[in-house]
Formats: sequence, C-alpha cells, structure tokens
Amino acid sequence: MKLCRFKNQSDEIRIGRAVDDAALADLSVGGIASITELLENPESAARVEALGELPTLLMTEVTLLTPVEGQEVWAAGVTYLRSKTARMEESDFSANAYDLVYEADRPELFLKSLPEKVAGPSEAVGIRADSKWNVPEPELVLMVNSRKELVGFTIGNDMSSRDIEGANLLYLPQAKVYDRSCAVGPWVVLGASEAEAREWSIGVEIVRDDVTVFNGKTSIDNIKRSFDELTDYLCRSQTFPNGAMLLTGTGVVPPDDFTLAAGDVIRITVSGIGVLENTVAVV
Ligand code: DO4
Ligand code: MG
Repeated sequence: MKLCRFKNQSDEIRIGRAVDDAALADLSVGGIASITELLENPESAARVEALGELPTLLMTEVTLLTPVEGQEVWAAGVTYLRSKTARMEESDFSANAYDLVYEADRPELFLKSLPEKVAGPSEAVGIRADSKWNVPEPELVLMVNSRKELVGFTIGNDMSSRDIEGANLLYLPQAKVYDRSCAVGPWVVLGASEAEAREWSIGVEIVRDDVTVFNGKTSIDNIKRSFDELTDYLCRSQTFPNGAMLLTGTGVVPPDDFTLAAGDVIRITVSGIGVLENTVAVV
C-alpha cells in the first residue's frame, strides 16, 4: 500500500493512496487526516482497505508533499561498506573513526532535520555556498511511531558537503545540517517487513542540462545493521511524541571528482517505494 500527502487544486492538504502511476485516491474523503494517524494505528492498512471506492485525482492535478508532519528526522551513518571506504579516503586524521563505528555495536546516529525544514518532492535541495564538494546521499527511511515501532518506509536524501566533513569530523553538523539539506518523500509504504525491504534496490541519477552525469545503485540488503538494531539505538533514552524518521545511511557515492551544481536534478529511486526528485540550489 503506497500512501502520500498531497495538495489539491484548492490548496488543501490531503492524504492519498496510489491507484496507479497516473492517479491517486483521496483518503481524506474517507476521514483520514494525516500520515501520523496512520503510523500510530496498527490497524491502518485494514482501515484504508475498508474505505472502498473513493474519489480519484490525476497526478497532474496534485502536488505531492513530504510525508514528514511533526516527526524529528534522524540519520544513521556508515551503515554500508561503500560509505565507510569513501569517508576514510576523503578524511585525513579522522579516517579511523569511520572504521571503528562501522564495526562497533553502537551505530552512528545524528539529528538531520527539524520537521519543518524538510524539503518535499520537487522542491529545491541545497548545496552550501561555502562548500566546494557536495553530493546527495540516497537513503531508505524508517518511519517510527511514538511507541517506537517501525511501521513504514519512505525515501530520503541526506545532502552532504564532503569537503567540510573531510576537513574535520567535528564539522559533521555543518556538513550535514543547513537549509534544504534534507528531502523526504513522497511515497510511504506501510506494512512491508524488513525482509521485503531488503529485496529492494536504491539508486540515484543526477541530471545536468538534460544529460545524466551520475547514475549509481545498490541493494538495501547491503545495509550492515538490522532495522530493529537501528530503531532500538535511536529510541534509547529518548521519546518521540510525534514519532521519528530515520535515514539509514548511503551506499551510493559518486566518484571523488564529482560535485553537484545549481540546477542539477537529483532522482532517487527505491524499487519498492517510488521516486524522490529534487533540483539543486545554492543556499
Ligand atoms: O559519518 C558521517 C556520515 C555518514 C552518512 O551520512 C552515511 O553513511 O550515509
Ligand atoms: Mg548519509
């Protein structure tokens, strides 16, 4: 079941269910007012199925929005071997830190974005004006409710300044957290198991002036840690009254001579979920 938040032509925010690639059903007509209420209710999938026939809208008539409502957005790091290797290469004296965290029991977790700062689909994502080396990080997102249960999946982009992180690991918050550094959405998959999600692939295509300048893909199954482990550490000694989103790390890294430019289009695809597309702007 694929769900989304969208704006209709009267600028009303509604909840939708994909009918096919060209249309969605308006669940708000059936009394569903938010993604959060679906994540909070274990019977959500059955409730949506029970709604029966609902009015449908063409995708061309709606604007898809991020599914992030009040959730804190967190990110895990160095969960794929590819991420560890790339970071050790870009870094000088802190290279060892990536090696250690990849093997350690405790994962790397960091606060990526306040909910209100998350970019939605088709909105701009940012590259910092004071950085020279910027990349997207395509990541599967775990959607966790206020009871610390993993209930859904969506797509995220953990935009990163590699030169700032590479200069000193203590600059990580500046490399990772700034205006438009996080995009999430638009589609939410409810009720898939971890085993099912591990069958999915995740890829990113970067298009500049209508030409693909980078294309890369990996398997979700290359994530080293289990989703339960990541969720468990995220929720230790911490409550999330509105739930949380957890980006699970990147396994696709463009070559070292590649950097994003203003106007680039970033298209992240997760095979079981859909596509998150954003353009790049300097912030
Ligand atoms: O260790 C720094 C950040 C790692 C990260 O964002 C990733 O592996 O995706
Ligand atoms: Mg990342």
